[in-house]
Amino acid sequence: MSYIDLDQLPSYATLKTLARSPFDLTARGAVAAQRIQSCVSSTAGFDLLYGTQRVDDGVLAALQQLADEGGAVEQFLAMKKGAVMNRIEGYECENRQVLHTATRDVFSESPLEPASSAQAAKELEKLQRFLADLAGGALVNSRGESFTGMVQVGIGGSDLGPRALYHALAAFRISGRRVDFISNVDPDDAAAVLNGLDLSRTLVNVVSKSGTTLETLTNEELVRQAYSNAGLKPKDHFVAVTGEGSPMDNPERYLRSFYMFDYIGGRYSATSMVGGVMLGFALGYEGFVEILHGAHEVDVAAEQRDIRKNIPLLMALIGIWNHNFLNCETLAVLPYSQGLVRFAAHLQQCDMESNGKSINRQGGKLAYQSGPIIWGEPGTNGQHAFYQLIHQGTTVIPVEFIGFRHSQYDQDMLVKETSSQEKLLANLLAQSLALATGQEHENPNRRFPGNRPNSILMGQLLTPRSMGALLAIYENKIAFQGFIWNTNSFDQEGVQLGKKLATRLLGHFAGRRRDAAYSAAAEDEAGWAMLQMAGLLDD
Ligand code: G6Q
Repeated sequence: MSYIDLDQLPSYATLKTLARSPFDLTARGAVAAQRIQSCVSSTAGFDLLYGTQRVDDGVLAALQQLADEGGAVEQFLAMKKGAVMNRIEGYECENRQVLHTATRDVFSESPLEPASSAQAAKELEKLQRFLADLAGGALVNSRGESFTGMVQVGIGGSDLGPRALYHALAAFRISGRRVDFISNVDPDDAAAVLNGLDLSRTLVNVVSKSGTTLETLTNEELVRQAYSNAGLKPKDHFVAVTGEGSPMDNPERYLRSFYMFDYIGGRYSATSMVGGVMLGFALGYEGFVEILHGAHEVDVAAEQRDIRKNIPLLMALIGIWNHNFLNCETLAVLPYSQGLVRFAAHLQQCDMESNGKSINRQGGKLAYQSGPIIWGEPGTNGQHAFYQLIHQGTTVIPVEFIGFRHSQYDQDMLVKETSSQEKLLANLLAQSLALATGQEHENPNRRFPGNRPNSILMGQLLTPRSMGALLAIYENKIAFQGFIWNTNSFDQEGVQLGKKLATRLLGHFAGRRRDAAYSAAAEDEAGWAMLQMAGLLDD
């Protein structure tokens, strides 16, 4: 497959022309009922309402052409079938397959990439046995009591996605079970979590694909120490999820060990054992399997070539329209669902680590923008905080709203004739319309410019299944955008330099600890001076 830069595709010029006069959402009657009703796409239980985006039939036709010319669906299929997508031609790179979709293709009669789905199925069986042992009393603490808590120790991809899913699905937890997370190497993170726990009834799930991550290995030692101090044997409580053959692949040290594989990127690993062990503990095996089913349904639907029938692809293309053609630099993801409190944080990683690149897959410099800055917080809280800038600021920020028709706990009541859920959703819809249509006013302070593009992703209820679908909608959206931008969305070289320098600075701490007269070598003058000026070398 030959990969072509976005600006070399014929549809690029068409879209550039169309972008000179995008659909005016503020024109009288522009956002009419008929437009709202016709600009809807449905996939896997979600409806995408995009009548409040600055698109019309001409733009959508050009975006369809862009998807076709850029081979978006072909590349997606190649990825799912095991092509080596994680590479930059002619340069040293990770050079890997990208097969997170295989973790949810396990229940198909003929998985697209049978070998990796078989590996995923094997891990699922191990998980099922582990969870049955916990539920059935075969795995208990030294006093014969069941485990009620789990602490997941991991960072980045081994934390954000799983944590976002746990919060999203807390309403579906097995009664009496809870999960906490330690990720930051800031010792206060571990201390704050450990101080409130009954360690004797808590499992620790150490998650690191590489088995070499500084933060995770350090936190593992802190937590092991806390267990030893409490007179408990870490081996009876600690579980590992790691890559086969990694330094953490040492079943002797753990109660159980699970694998993830090098063809699953960290930020795409929530549906592997990286999320599976913790989510299985919290929700039960069936709960985790439901997540996989929801994600798989979207993975299949995302093969659809018609962009109006393929939510991840349509979101990807509208995102490109807003970013590359309407020149909007950031994207706010605003869920009107408290459960999704950590979802934007997960998307920040998944999107920005994937598409925050400035070279193409041939190593050449991109002549156009790649990934936008992603940020967000749940509504309605955000309305009382940063929405001012979204409505009236000098920068135009496209918004992806997410909402559900029903609340998770169904504990609601009428206050002044409306339920809280109705208040939540009325606010969501009102924000969408207000941003799109704006408001004329003779007082400039009360004027809303409008034409602030946004869409609403609407589901029925946030359940394990719909959460799996939502996760895959975004994962696939991000992959589609990377394919069209011709970037490698699956590596993360940009995190390496800081890691290298931190290791060097740590060497100075250790050097000083060994020898009070130690000072840095000449080439590290700036680093040494920073340590001094930050007051970190004072005795
Ligand atoms: C994700 C990145 C990164 C990674 C963490 C943790 O795609 O690769 O965020 O997940 O650095 O890595 P380990 O799982 O190897 O500890």
